[in-house]
Amino acid sequence: MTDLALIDELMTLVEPGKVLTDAASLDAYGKDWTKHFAPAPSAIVFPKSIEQVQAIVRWANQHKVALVPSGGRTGLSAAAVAANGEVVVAFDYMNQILDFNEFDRSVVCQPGVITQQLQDFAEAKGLYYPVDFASAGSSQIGGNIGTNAGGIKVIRYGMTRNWVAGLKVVTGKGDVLELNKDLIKNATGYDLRQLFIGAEGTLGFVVEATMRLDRAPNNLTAMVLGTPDFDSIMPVLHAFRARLDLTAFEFFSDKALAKIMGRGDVPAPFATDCPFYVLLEFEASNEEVANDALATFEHCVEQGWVLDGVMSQSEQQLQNLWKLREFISETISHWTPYKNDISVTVSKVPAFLKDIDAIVADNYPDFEVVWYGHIGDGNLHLNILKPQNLSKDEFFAKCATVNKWVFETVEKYNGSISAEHGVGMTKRDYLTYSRSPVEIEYMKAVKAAFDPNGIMNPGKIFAVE
Ligand code: S2G
Ligand code: ZN
Repeated sequence: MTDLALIDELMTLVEPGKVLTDAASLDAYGKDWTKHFAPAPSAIVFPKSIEQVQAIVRWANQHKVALVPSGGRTGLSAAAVAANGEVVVAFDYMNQILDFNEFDRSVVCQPGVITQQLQDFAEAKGLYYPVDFASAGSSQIGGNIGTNAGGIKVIRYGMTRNWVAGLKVVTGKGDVLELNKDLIKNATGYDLRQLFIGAEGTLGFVVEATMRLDRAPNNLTAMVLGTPDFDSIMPVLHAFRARLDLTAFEFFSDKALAKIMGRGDVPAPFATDCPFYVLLEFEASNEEVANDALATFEHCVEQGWVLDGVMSQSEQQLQNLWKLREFISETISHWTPYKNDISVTVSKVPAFLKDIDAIVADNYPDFEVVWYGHIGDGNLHLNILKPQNLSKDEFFAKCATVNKWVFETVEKYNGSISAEHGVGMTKRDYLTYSRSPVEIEYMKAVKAAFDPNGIMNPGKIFAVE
């Protein structure tokens, strides 16, 4: 724990009332959406400027105080959890959109800007910020950059990384770096901006981000299709991708749909009960595209890959179909799920799914397994729901024993043990299933260059020795 004299000194670096140490604040700001580690920070500090962030980092280096970055606290790998007396640096008061350039189609954001705030700002300018996911209403741009957030539109628009034109960061040494200067083309050595995207706050703090926007999509239209089994999903992807420029291709199982129907606030897509469902989206920019979609649907039905389906005819129906997918995460959180977020190249998905499903069926015979995710990107969310009769710790311990087989299978298919949620603390002990020991040594060397005193979010990404 950081001693009181140091906390008093910390208070002099920010505005009055911007260092909190009460139990409620320590609990609220010391965690994210994971439930694996108890939050135990020493204090929460709220900087309002780059200069204040710089002063905090210099103070932390001087006194060897560990700092944990905190944005919207929607993370799913405990990367923003302060479990060991760290000082949490929260960006809730650095939440302004500072500039917009119509010609560059760029928006300068402070790290505390909410993702949805940027999406709405873009829409008001007749443009589009295309990175979207269930927690966009509370996640912050700084955290999205720290985890290279993906979400539901990656198949067309890529990850957050694709939309960062420039960054200002405060490194773990307390230096302010202005990275890439928002340029589209800049061949002047290492692109240090890319190192900070996905670094989970282990190299320094993002203190300003220039985000790029895209043209607004035309008449987004969704289809939900019921399939008879896992194996039918990828042929459906290939059939639709051959004829349409998809903006999304998601899937979820009947168990996921049952949980959504249990809410009572989302209409069923159609009457037929199916084992699996696909949600795909495209721009129906003209009649021909919509007809291509319907023709492809008919083809998939003839091939036996699809049992039933529906296409949105209005904005409201589009939103209702997306609720079937986007509400899954929040809805199943009531069952304290054990989460895996795994990925392989799209061509390997069928074989990979078969192996993983067999492992899950053999090892979790009495657990409720919920499958969903961004299958068009090769990214699957495997969630095991906690049975009533098991405590959280007993349940997580049982699930962790199966991790070995799941991650060995990921390794066998050259996949990732964390497709989009990051490593944080929940996956740090499994990193070697996806990264070689030599790679990990290079990553540690990069961290040492930016954070020589190891004050930046220690214990995240790398296993604790
Ligand atoms: C999703 C959200 C977090 C989770 O719904 O795509 O990334 O796994 C997830 O519940
Ligand atoms: Zn996801």
